[in-house]
Amino acid sequence: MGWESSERYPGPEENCRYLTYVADQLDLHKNIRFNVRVTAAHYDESSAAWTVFTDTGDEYKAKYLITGVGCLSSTNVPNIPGLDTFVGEWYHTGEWPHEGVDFRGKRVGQIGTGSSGIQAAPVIAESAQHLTVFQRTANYSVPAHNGPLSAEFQNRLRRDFHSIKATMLASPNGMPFPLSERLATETEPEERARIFEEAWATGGLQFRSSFFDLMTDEEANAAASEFIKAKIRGIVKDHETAAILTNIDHPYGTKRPPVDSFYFETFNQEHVDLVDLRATPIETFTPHGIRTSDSDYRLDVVVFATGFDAMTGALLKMDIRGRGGKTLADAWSAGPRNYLGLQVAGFPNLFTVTGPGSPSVLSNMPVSIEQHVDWITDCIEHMEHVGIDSIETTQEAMTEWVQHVNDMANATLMPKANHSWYHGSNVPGKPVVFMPYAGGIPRFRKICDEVAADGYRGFVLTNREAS
Ligand code: NA7
Repeated sequence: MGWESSERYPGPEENCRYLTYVADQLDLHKNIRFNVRVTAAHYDESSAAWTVFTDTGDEYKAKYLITGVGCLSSTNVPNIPGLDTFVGEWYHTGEWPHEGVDFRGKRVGQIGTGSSGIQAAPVIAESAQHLTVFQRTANYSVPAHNGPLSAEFQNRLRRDFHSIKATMLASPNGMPFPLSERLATETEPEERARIFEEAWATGGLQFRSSFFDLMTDEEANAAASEFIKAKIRGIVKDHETAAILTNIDHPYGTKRPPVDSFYFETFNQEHVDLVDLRATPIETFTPHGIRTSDSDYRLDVVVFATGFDAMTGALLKMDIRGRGGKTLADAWSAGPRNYLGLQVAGFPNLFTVTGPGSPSVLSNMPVSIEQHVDWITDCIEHMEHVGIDSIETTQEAMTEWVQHVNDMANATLMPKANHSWYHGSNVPGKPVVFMPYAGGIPRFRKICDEVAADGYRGFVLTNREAS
């Protein structure tokens, strides 16, 4: 591929250009129907095939149904009273208008301080007349140190492509840098501080990899958490604002760890305010803004950086029905249950790429996507080669897998975060189940490969004519 990224974290326009470039290079346009929403997918047992229904009225029949609907694509707009009375504009960060939003001369309110909010606030503050950030949960963040990629860096990428790829495949999170083997708990405080400083200067998610035990040991994690809080206090000039920003109630990395470009610095600007929703919760929207328990905020624009109905939302929005007309929503009424993150009993030949129960959002997504896609491709090739009509996992295999996913999560500090989209508690009424696979990509890949080598252990493969 001849593509060169211009920056460490390219923006949306460049990412769109890159995806179009890939589609052109691989001649994919002929395989894609654009601007079509899948409304339902039903399995017909008599023909052992799926029918996919769309909002254009077109229907498609397929032996195999593979979903690639994304883990973070179903937006979550909180049900705050009075939103329908608000006369200003409002947007969700996950459904941002392609033409952009003009904040000039506007009083802007931003709800949410996850990765999206942390990345949005500095950009909004650049042009807005005034920005009020409404924070429910304070968050850690490490500098992204975004910037142009040097020619030397681009050369290194080309020269070391294979070794970088090998590092990614061996890394638990699919990252192009290794997880350190050092333990924070066995490192002297001065040396630990030096290593954290170095990781802060490097920036990005490498910070989380600076010690082996950051995500598994409370003491190690507390050292990282305290280091970041001290950095925030060092950046934010107003003590009260710094206190609200550092009143963090979860261990570092147990919610998705954001990286930022001058987020904390943004609060040093005269026209930017922070509201602590823990102290003064939002009560309602009014026609001209937001009312909390102690103030009215006059706003022209509200930005919801309030996240997603993650991992299951986009799948459940489609009316997926398997054997006997059973819906996926019914099958997952107590939370997602599947095998290897990719198959659900009762839904033959349905594969969910980076579904719940797979490394997905705890990893560099393309690495996880490639792993699932390769496995599914091999599986389908095998089925076609030996004349199999359907593959379907079993309740027993799912029960064992869900237990394994829980065991892997419980071996880390991750279940300790409150109201996190990792376990669904950010969406009212959603079953609280830790969804992604925390055991790392190499372990996951090995299990998936062994399952296939063992004749697709945990699946039932059926040839209707033979049976
Ligand atoms: P996140 O990480 O789910 O963050 C959503 C933020 O919105 C978070 O601060 C929430 O606070 C806040 N939120 C959600 N609902 C409300 C209500 N009702 N009132 C106030 N605040 C609220 O989503 P992001 O889009 O930032 O990031 C998602 C992923 O995309 C990210 O991790 C990357 O992987 C890319 P809470 O913490 O729930 O108290």
